Amino acid sequence: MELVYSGKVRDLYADGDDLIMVASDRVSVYDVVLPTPIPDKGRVLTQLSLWWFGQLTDVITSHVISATDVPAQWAGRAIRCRRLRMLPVECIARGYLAGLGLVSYNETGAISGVRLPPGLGEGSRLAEPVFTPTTKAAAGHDRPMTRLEVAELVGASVAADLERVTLEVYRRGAELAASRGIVIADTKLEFGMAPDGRLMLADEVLTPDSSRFWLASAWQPGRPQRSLDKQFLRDWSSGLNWDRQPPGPAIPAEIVAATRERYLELYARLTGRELG
Ligand code: Q0Z
Repeated sequence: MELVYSGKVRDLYADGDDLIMVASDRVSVYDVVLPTPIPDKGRVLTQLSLWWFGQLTDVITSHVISATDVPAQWAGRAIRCRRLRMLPVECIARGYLAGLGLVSYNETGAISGVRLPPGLGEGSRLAEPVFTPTTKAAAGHDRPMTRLEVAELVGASVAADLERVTLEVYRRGAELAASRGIVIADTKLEFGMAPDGRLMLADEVLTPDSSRFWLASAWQPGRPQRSLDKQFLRDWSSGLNWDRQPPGPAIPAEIVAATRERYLELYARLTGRELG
């Protein structure tokens, strides 16, 4: 199969008219991919995404064609999907303040043109989730976009659909996760257009690689939150003499094992299923 695109932790292949999206066991910390894989991470993220796509069918059609009709070597961590015309917008919904949203708020009091009340800080919960789209930069830094800029890129009608669907996916995901003790602070979605003009949810959805997952019982605004999936990696790597530039350090076996357990627990907790 022809490799179309290789991301930090996933690869995309073409198979006839379809795409095969393959999640690897690679993991990144501080945006650097580490040389040691986390066994089962690719399967967890793929199965979690598939589960969410299924939970969301009444909100939006997804690009999924099949989770099983994929080459045997990638079984469990690949999805056959429709090739869509991708929209050049990263659709982000935020229910809590962190990351680039926090940076933007601290600089301007607003994110993507949405003014927020004063006095918020790291990890604060927002009264209502906000749509904070960014540009999809091929390389380098994504930049916040206003609603007007989104509308200029994709048209007013599609722009309105993107905002409505993004907020609905976030609300549904955050509500379900909350009932299972997990905070989804924010999430990044990607959409595409089918040849018949239907808007579809593409890529991955509500995974820890596309969203911030926090343990609800440990949430404490005013300081950086502990990551549900990557905290062991962060704690271990911050004790090293590593400048956070590539190449990243090899991960010790006990940190690999603890991180793998975190991914498996996260999957079981959210879906009520065990990964086979
Ligand atoms: C997704 C990406 C990945 C690297 C393009 N259904 C689709 N139709 C057209 N294009 C895409 C999709 Cl999902 C598409 N990406 C992001 C995914 C590895 C980059 F698995 N790029």
